[in-house]
Amino acid sequence: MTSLKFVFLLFLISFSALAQKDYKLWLQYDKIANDIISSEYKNNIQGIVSFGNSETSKITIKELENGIVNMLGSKPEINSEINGENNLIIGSHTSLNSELRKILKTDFDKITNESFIIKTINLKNKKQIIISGKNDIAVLYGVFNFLRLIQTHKSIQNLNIADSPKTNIRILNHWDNLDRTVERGYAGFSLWNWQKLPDFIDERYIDYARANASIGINGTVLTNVNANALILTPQYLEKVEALANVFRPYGIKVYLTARFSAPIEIGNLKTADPKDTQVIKWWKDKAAEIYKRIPDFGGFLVKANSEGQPGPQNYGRDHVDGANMLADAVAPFGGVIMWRAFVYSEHDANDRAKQAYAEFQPYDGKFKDNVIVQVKNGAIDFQPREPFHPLFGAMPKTPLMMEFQITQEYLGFSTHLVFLPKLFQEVLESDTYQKGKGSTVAKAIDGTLYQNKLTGIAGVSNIGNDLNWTGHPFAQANWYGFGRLAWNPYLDAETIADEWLRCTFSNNENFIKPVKNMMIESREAVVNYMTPLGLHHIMDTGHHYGPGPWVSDLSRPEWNPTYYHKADKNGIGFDRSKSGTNAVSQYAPEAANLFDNLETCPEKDLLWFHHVSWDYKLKNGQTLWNSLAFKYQEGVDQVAEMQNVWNKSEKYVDSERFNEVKMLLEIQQKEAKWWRDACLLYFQQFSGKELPAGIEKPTQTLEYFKSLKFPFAPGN
Ligand code: GCW
Repeated sequence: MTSLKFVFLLFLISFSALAQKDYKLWLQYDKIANDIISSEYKNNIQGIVSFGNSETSKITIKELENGIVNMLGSKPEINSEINGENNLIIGSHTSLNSELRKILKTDFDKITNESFIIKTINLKNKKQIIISGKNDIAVLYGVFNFLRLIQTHKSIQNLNIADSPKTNIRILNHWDNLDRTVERGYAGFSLWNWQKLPDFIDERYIDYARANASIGINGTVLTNVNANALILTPQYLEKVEALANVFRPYGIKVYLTARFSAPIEIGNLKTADPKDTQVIKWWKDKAAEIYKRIPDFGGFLVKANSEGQPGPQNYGRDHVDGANMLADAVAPFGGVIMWRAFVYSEHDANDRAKQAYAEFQPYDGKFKDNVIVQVKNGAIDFQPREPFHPLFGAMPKTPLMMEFQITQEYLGFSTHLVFLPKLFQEVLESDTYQKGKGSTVAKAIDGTLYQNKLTGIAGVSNIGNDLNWTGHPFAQANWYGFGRLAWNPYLDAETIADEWLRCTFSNNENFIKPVKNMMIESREAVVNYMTPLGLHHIMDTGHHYGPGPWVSDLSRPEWNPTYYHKADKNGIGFDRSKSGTNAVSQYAPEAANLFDNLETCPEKDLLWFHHVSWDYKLKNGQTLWNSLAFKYQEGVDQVAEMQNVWNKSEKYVDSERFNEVKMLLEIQQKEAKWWRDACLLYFQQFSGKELPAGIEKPTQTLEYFKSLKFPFAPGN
């Protein structure tokens, strides 16, 4: 071989090895370099004893073996009987032998169906570790959690872990279209290759299921809420069935979006009126047809009478009529209907932030038992920061599920590094005061506030067919973090960042400490350079990328940024106090009073609830104008600091991911300045004030920023 060829070959080999790192997500299973740590694990894992032989059990053992071989560098023996000590015993309640069942009896008595147990036990005077649960999927969860202990270098000497998910439906919402474009998707095209399904099963489907199972996600809505009825035709259901078959052994149920007008579009009916007997029958038959193919089909997610989607109101009916009709169709098979509360109307002159509550709250107690209402985290639309949605805690007789957006529609797409668990945690921890102090959003959605049986958390997926799944290497952390919070909405964002970094990059403390801090800060950074102090919805039109506070000419008033910031000579902000639109009254009195009063309203939400004069003094003693300018500058400085931190981490990270993040941070830095300059120049026209000292001079004119157009921005 010529030397040139050899160099090229070497390049190819190392390229593919590195490329795989990006693909492997948080399941890197890197070899543990430290011999002391490694030998402790080896001593405790001398063999694997596997009970059970379902498809899931086989996947579980393969995962365990693969993880151990890679991390410890040696292959444990796999047996079907327990010999000697220090075995890892794997099996569900039904597959374990009676002796082991007896040892774990009290543990089993305490846990739910999806919980897992990881426990050091003494069996005939010999130490063993057992990983179990009531069924095979729970055991799979246990194994992933056990592997995570090793990935994060935790001790496995004396284990006694029992962990249960706090919500039932832990689900990704894919806004994926049948032509493989992804609405608000910034990581390539849809994973689902409808053209080649059902016969061609892409390896990615399996890897997708595996990654989700590793964090406890148990459902996926395959299609966009802006739905296409074709997915419900036999031609497509056959494809859906193939995906469901792949996902099943990983404990992942498939759901679809139901286009409300489907009976007309694919059923040849004249109407989709939910009270029409033919329509009712059509949906019943459709459900039966789906369940025949997919017996564990999860159910439907529905966006109705929102942003032009058809719904019951087209026939003079309401959301309850629509949801309950579909609920009856899937009920015989154990299906659920996730009915979205994301509604606002161009014919309603009311503050858009009030409309979903106004429409849905009066329906409390009227939905069938298998309906769960899916509510976005805030009342407008996935902004960098929104106060919690007033519906949480306000419908005691109706299960509500959370809808978070993992894809960064309003947070810099997959170009900006923003660690979303910090945002999710802020919402989950918010106190609704609906049943007195401590009635947090987390309690409203995990069912503990009102003892709801049906509970759930949905995340609008950020996954596409990019090599690294999510566009930005750090956006993988948002998928991971979503899953962890869906399992346990009380987890701390810092814990999640710590776990993710160790599993994805390195356990070196010199890397972990600063990079974790960077992740935690990143959420506040994006708020600062985009929408500080409660500003919202001031992005550019359509694609939603970059600043557009000047936009005021769109056909629907509530689509215009000027509708939201209301900047004028006197000040800036949307007055939702009692003297304004009185949106505050939709909250429980304690929260309402807090937000209503200019003095007690948290400054981070100030301009969400109040129109404030430019000279108003904030807690820092500075005027609102100066504070706004300082916040924008702070955001830019924070990104510069993120770059600093990352540049110092080069020696801990493979060169491919290091460079990707480095380049992306450079774009983020440029765009943070773009946001700062465009917004400050625009708002300055109203404040009429100079920029305070310490704020960098704008790099361009306002006219320049206004002239920027992005006709081919992705995801639109
Ligand atoms: O935020 C808006 C998005 C739409 C989306 C809609 C929704 C799927 O811009 O793209 O449509 O929310 O959540 O239904």
